[in-house]
Amino acid sequence: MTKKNKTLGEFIIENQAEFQYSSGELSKLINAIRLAAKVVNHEVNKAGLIDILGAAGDTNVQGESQQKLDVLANEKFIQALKNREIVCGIASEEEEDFISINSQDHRHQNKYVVLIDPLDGSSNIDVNVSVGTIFSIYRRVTPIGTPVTLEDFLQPGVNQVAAGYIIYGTSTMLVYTTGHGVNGFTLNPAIGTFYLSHPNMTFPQTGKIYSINEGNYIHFPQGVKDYIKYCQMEEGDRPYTSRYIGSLVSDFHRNMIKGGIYIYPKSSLNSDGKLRLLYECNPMALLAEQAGGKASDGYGRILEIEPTELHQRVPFFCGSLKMVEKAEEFMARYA
Ligand code: P6P
Repeated sequence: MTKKNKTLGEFIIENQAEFQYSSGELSKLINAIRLAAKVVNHEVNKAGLIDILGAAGDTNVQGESQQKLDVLANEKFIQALKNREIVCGIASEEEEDFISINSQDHRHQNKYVVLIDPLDGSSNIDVNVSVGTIFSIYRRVTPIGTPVTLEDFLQPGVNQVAAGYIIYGTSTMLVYTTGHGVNGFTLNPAIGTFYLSHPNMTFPQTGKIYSINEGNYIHFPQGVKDYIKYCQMEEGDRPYTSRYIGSLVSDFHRNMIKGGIYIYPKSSLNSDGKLRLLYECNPMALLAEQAGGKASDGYGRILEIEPTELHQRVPFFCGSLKMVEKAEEFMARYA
């Protein structure tokens, strides 16, 4: 069987030994995410039928209330993760507090916490633009046998044991890392199987695409303004191309394949930027570094930030190594 025909299930089993503390736990965790991804994919793909099926808040013909897709996605991922005896806690962009999951025997033997953004960029669904799910997995740090605490979630990104995303685009892909490179799997919806379509994904060292919401230009720090002008200048391999989808997973995925940088900086509107450290920036930063790219808050490594709050925001510069380094040079001029 060629490498590319391998299914996700076969890939996990073959690489089980790579997962720290492996005792089949990677399989259970990724399989839970795989299951939820297929359910959410089905719902996202029929979102266009809302006028027929009813928008959020409506009730369908069975009298069931139509849920907002990000609420539905949140429920499906939490449900899939709760059903495995290895997750002791879940944090979600959709939940104010973390969810403690007691093992059925109430002995709190489960070892892993999962942090998710169940449907990032969900505002794009109404206009049929791709969206994504982002997940981050840690081993708990408080003693097994005790209830999970906030400390188990407030870990620096370097502690992640796995991270990844699902992109619901022209095709649905699951892209993840366990610290041994990045691999992409494409769903064959006809049979509900993910196939290894993008083995060993790597960021080109540099690129010609910059992704930022230039509508906020006047609110950006001077270093960001200078970098944008640098991208637009006629010099060498520039001007670069501006591509901004408004969906982090989509912009990241395109930039990882083609080369590029995504920036969501702090501004006079958002003093810490908009993106969340724990379930957006850390997992994407681990993927970026595992793919040979870089992820920074403009000055330092995202993965080394010590979290203080579950939903804290950080500025985010992520993508091709040389492009992030150049953006940091501009930021350093005004540090
Ligand atoms: P803005 C989606 O809400 C998101 O979190 C990212 O997926 C996306 O890149 C960004 O925010 C878009 O934010 O302020 O440019 O609309």
